[in-house]
Amino acid sequence: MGQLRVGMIGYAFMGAAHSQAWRTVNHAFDLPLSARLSVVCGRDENKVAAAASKLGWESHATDWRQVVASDEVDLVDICTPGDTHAEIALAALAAGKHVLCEKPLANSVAEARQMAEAAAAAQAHGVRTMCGFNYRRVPAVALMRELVAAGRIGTVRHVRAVYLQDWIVDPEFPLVWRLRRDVAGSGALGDIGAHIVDLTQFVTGQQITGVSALTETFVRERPLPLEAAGLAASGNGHAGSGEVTVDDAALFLARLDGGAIATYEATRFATGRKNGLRVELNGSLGSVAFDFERMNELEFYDATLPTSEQGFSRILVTEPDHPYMAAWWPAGHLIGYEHSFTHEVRDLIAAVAAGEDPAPSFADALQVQLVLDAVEKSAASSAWVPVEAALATV
Ligand code: SOE
Repeated sequence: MGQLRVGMIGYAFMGAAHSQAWRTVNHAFDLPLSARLSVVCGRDENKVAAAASKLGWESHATDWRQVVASDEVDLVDICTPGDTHAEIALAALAAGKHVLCEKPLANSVAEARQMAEAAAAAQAHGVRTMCGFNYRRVPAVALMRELVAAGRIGTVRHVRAVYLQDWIVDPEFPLVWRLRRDVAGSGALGDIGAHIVDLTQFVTGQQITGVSALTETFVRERPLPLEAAGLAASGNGHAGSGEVTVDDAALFLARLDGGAIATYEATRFATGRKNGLRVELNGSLGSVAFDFERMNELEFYDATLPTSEQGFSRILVTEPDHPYMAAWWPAGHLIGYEHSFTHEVRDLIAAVAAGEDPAPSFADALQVQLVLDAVEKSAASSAWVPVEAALATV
């Protein structure tokens, strides 16, 4: 069997999730290529050496340019903050490497466009690219898309999507990289809003054509971090404080090109909601709803049934004929968040082996970036009509 030698840049939360996927994929799926965890790269020699050992990488490096240039690497997996995505991806594509890049694709439309154009040029030479919108690879989301495409809910009229987290509600939570525009590009909008933009476009087959938005930053100053890893961090305030330069929450209305209208909410201040991604579609013949906290299930309302039989049914999406599920356990035995990453690299490996282009492409991810940009432009200028205080008019 041929090998696909992977070089991964970054080893924090997404690096750990991707490492699990690369380690597991060939044990779960029969593929023509075997993923090889060749090298993991990070700036700190001691930390990346420890990560290599813990996450199962054969070697480690501290210079991503060395990884991108290596003849021992076939695919570069970018798991770094957004401010480095473009530079690394462009170099990897120029070196003829396949690229998997975490979402959002970049920190600006200009960078995302550059990456999409470079990916299109590299495609002519058989180079494959994918952006890591992993929730597409949850079987219940795949079923949602199948039901909509089959017309089972009819004309989609409403799209309702939220992505709710609460890990920075404490004002003493330090100023980690996700809270700095120069590193992350935006806040909740790009980090988790990007997921619901991509997911809703994926399941409806429609694209967002316009938005009206507002964003808010509830806590504008935070202690500088002493230590940070993933979504955890420590800081005692003695290192000083810094300005939060991104949104804590983004809310927007949207129109989609198939006629649906939509509401989106991405926030890190939904106290009690840890990773609450929910999407509901209402159509002329029914509705369908997905809740990531119940990720093995899909709710389906069939309005074509006799009225006496209508109601939201709870479909347990674990039968082997659902995408990916035959690789795992008997029906009713559930899968988790990490499986979506294994499914993601499974599809990437299969596409590379077949000489096909995987989805979502960099062009798909550029479209998401254009939506994020429109949301920020709208939030900065939307014609907000104030509601006069009632008492003032009586
Ligand atoms: C933090 O919000 C985060 O790790 C995102 O960056 C991921 O994309 C999401 O899947 C989980 O939460």
